[in-house]
Amino acid sequence: MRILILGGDGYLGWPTALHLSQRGHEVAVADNFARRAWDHELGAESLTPIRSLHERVAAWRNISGRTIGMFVGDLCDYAFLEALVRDFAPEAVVHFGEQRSAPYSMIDRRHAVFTQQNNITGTLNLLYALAEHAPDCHLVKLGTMGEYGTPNIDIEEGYITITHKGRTDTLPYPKQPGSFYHLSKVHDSHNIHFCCRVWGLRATDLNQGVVYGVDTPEIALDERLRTRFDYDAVFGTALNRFLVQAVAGEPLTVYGKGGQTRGFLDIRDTLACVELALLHPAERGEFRVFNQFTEQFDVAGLAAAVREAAQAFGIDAPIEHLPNPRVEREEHYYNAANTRLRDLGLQPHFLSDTLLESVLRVVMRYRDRIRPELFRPAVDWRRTQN
Ligand code: NAD
Ligand code: USQ
Repeated sequence: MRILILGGDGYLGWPTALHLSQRGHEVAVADNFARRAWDHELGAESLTPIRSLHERVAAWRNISGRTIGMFVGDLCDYAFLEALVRDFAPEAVVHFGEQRSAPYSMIDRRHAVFTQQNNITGTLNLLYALAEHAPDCHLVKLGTMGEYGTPNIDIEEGYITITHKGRTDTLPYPKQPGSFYHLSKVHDSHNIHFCCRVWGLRATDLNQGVVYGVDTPEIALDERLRTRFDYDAVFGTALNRFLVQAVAGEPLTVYGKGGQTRGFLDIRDTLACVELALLHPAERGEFRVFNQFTEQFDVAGLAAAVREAAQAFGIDAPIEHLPNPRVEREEHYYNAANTRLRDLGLQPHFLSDTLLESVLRVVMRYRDRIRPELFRPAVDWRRTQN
């Protein structure tokens, strides 16, 4: 299959490109390196040293004999994206290329506006380019479980059947996202759904949970193929941060009571889920939603699991409950469906002591690069001044 990966320089986009290339697909990646610039803006850095995209693509060619095509440009630049879709003529597009941090989107008005412009415009441009030049192409879009928020009823996969005043319909599941970033994903979902209805495009929205992990089988082949691993308070996500905090001998930063429950998955399962969606495409005109996570955890439970795993290495990692910088429920009902990817054959890698230990081992290898000043959260959801 000819597959275009947008955001192919990122944490998930790069390993997905390697995985699909290894499987024999014709793969090209596109990125504008905005993520590397946001690191400079924040004074942060990936724990793992990452090579330039050019070097990684060259290393992969050496190692595997396979070529990953590379395009550098901004998805908000329609001339760039249109030419890319027209000339590469993808059979499928996997779209990872957005600003994906909730805290980054909540820094101030400018970052909120930027996040929504970048994400919504990029996706809308893509929808136009597909409609014009590749209407049969399958769009696999990375969404987020955070689109749903934490309702007091079970979360379904994209749609819910409602009976209201004697009439019944199946409608998009209500959305109550928790940041301007998560809201951008809701807006994307609406735009994609509309284009499937009106233009007959085909799309799968992967409402993904929080990803953890650092290695995939292809990355394990060579250090030059490493993907980024964020642990700072803006781009680092819960479990990955806790693992780095433990190795640094710093307290694990649980926000508030820690009863916040989310869906989580291993990075290897991200690759598997994307591949399953690609191999079983949506129909023309169909807007499909899969909830892409394998297990639910609350953050206090995750911190306790990391604490225990770290003890095996002689590390005593204290847990600290910080005042919550976010506005979110800290104790709530959470039960989300996730059967559609399992039905397609997903064999999950569940969180285990072995996985925690293997990530801790990688983190220890790079412990000299840890900068503890990046652990403390500084973005306050309640702040409204510019
Ligand atoms: P990332 O920041 O590491 O990668 C995103 C990539 O997209 C970056 O390389 C960035 O430079 C590129 N990009 C952003 N805007 C662009 C633009 N306008 N033009 C071209 N390239 C652009 O993020 P990630 O962790 O790999 O996440 C990938 C996707 O998966 C995101 O859409 C994110 O919302 C979603 N997701 C991630 C997680 C997670 O835990 N990491 C969980 C759920 C969903
Ligand atoms: N949290 C802590 N301590 C920390 C970091 C986070 O308690 O040090 C808590 C947060 O308050 C939140 C939960 O952990 O309740 C998850 O936060 P996170 O930073 O791990 O993840 P989130 O902001 O939701 O965003 C990440 C990705 C985003 C993706 C989302 C999936 O950055 O791209 O969309 O996970 S989901 O959470 O399902 O929406």
